[in-house]
Order: sequence, then structure tokens, then C-alpha cells
Amino acid sequence: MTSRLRIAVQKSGRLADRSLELISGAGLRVMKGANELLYRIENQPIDLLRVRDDDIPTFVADGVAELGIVGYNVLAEHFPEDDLEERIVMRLGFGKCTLKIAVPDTATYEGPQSLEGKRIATSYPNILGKWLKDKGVTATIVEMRGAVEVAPRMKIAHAICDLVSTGATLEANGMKAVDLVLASEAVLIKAPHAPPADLEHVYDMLLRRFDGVTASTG
Ligand code: PRT
Ligand code: ZN
Repeated sequence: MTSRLRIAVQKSGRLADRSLELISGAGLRVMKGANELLYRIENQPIDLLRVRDDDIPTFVADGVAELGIVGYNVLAEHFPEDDLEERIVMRLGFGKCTLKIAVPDTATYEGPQSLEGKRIATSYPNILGKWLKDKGVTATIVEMRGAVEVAPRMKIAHAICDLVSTGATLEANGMKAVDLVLASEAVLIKAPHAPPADLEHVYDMLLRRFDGVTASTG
């Protein structure tokens, strides 16, 4: 069996369609087969590994996939900051959002110090923990997998640290964004080791084409 390159992509969710568009834009013909986990590329020795976005950084770091498409926020939650740039091949210009501190509309916020001694709900405990440390603030991080925006209303936390794109979710929950923790977009990440020698030309071609598609779509 000849070897094939693997690209880890989000199976379903906010990055799934745009990831497939990038892949088609690079001239790869995706065969949506019976295998839900793996889509074959018809015209290149490449497979798409379709997984939850949270699994993508680890799969790529372990070399299970040579490349992956994931939000910078997910990558930054998994690995230390000084380790991120070497994993990123390129920024992809879609999936843009910001990780922000938000508080109830009625609360006053005069900078990170206002969070001292408070409880903050988030799905990003590592990123938030580092941000608080950098600001010299001691607060309790309440980790939640989802529905972070309801935490203040449920009296679980005083503030939240969550992803924001339009701001509609915050508004609907009577909250306001007050500080920026991280700006994010989808990024292409690579495994620490070089691709197998027989696939090097496919790998190089792919990166050139992704670069071309990303440059033309801004
Ligand atoms: O199932 P799987 O684990 O793969 O998916 P997921 O549910 O963890 O992630 P998904 O599909 O929701 O998001 C995938 C990625 O899209 C994120 O990791 C971000 O990089 C990016 N992205 C861009 C966003 C948003 N915009 C976004 N607005 N991810 C989540 N949101 C959520 C946010 O958490 C909040 O609940 O949307 C709500 C806010 O949106 P607005 O428009 O009301 O501000
Ligand atoms: Zn996820």
C-alpha cells in the first residue's frame, strides 16, 4: 500500500465548511465515502481525518496527521505560548473571533484588577490563567465545557471569558465585553517531523496551493 498524507479537519462545526472549501480550492477532489472518519482525496495521495476540533492539536503533534486546520484559540489552549509559532504553517483568514472577558451589563469594570478575587467561567482555563498571571490578578477559574454565557445569571461566576464574533450571544445574555484576551482565526498546523520522503512533493505542492488560495481570498 502506498502511503498517504493526512490532514486533520473539524468534522462538523464552524470551521468544517470553510476547511473543505480551502481543500477544494487547492484542487483536491474530496470523495465523501462510506467512512465518516476518513474522506479520500481522489486525485492526490491524501486523506482527510475528520475529528472534533479539540483533538486536532494532539493528532498533529503526535504525527497521526501531517497537517491540521484548527482555531488558534484551540491550539493556544493546548500548548504553551512560546511553542505555538513553530507549529503554525500559515494563518488562514477565516474563523475569526476574539476571546474576551465579559461581565453583566450592570457591573463596573475598570481593568483586569476588577477581577481580583472573583470567579470567572471559561472553556479556556489555560489561556485565561496565563492572561490573569500576566496581569498580576488572582481569580478563581471555573471551567465549563459549554453554555459559559449563562454562568453569571446562574451565580456560578461573576464574569466569563468566552469567544465572541458578532456579540449577539453576550447581548442576549445581558453582558458586555470589557477586555480582549486573545484574537483568533483558523490556522494550518504541522507535525513536528518532516513528511515521509515519498510524500514530500505532495506536501510541498499542498502548502503552495493553500498559500495561493489564502492569499487570493484574503
Ligand atoms: O464539535 P467540535 O468540538 O469540533 O466543535 P466546537 O463546538 O468545539 O467548536 P465550534 O464549531 O463551535 O467552533 C470551532 C471554532 O470556530 C472555534 O474554536 C473558533 O476558533 C471558531 N469560532 C469563530 C467560534 C466563533 N467564531 C464563535 N462565535 N467558535 C465559537 N463561537 C461561539 C462562542 O463560544 C459563543 O457561544 O459563538 C458564540 C458567540 O457568537 P456571537 O456571534 O454571538 O458573538
Ligand atoms: Zn470543540
